[in-house]
Amino acid sequence: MPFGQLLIGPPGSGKTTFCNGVQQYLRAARRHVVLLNLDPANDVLPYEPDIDVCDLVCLEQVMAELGLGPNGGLVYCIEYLEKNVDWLLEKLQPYEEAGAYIVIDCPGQVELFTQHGSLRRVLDLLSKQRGYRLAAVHLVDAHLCTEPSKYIAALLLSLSAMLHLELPHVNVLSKVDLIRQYGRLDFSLDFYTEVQDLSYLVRGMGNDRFGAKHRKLSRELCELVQDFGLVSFLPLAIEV
Ligand SMILES: Nc1nc2c(ncn2[C@@H]2O[C@H](COP(=O)(O)OP(=O)(O)O)[C@@H](O)[C@H]2O)c(=O)[nH]1
Ligand SMILES: [Mg+2]
Repeated sequence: MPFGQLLIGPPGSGKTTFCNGVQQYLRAARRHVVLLNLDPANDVLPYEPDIDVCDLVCLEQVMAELGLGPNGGLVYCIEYLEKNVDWLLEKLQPYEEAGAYIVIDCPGQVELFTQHGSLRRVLDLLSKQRGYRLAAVHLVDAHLCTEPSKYIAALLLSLSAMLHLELPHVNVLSKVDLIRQYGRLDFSLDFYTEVQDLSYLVRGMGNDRFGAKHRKLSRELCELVQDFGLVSFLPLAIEV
């Protein structure tokens, strides 16, 4: 039964860097690891992928031939992967037989892991047909903690991904080593990682125009996140 993890999160949150780190860690631990790049926009990679979606479909070519922008192009690429999932299954087979742990680097376009069905169906197929046991690791950049409205957006994004993918799920605040650069946070880091009482966050809003105008909406959204009681974060600084 193959085990592995799926790296999701917005562009620039650190997914590819994380995959590189996990690959090095697992190799040092003498664990056989297979790195699958599912992001057709990943043109410069710090690691050598064992399986690369770019060998199946090329984002630049898709954009040029179909007249699509980067977002539409990425959606097309993932739909193309779903239609040609046998390509992926065939590539994975030798690694499965060798008992490799799989690390999957995903595109950063958030609708692909919060709304769109293709990626989810590919993952379902891996688990139902091949018995994969995958966990999602969702990275959001810790700088989003510096503004309440951005932090609320990160909470909603994390919750949406959990509900959409229905996988065992770990939310991570990435790049915490950089957080000091953005000035003092309104609360301690624990407040942002534990997601315990968001009413403090809403009470602190209102000093800027956005906060004053959207205080009621923000309160309702925070209550929604808390009612689910699913979201919390682990802090991570992969590069230190
Ligand atoms: N300081 C710092 N930079 C990081 C960390 N993780 C990633 N980065 C940087 O963030 C940028 C985007 O990372 P990348 O892995 O390409 O993000 P992706 O788009 O989610 O795959 C790169 O310049 C990385 O070097 C971290 O923990 N700390
Ligand atoms: Mg990447």
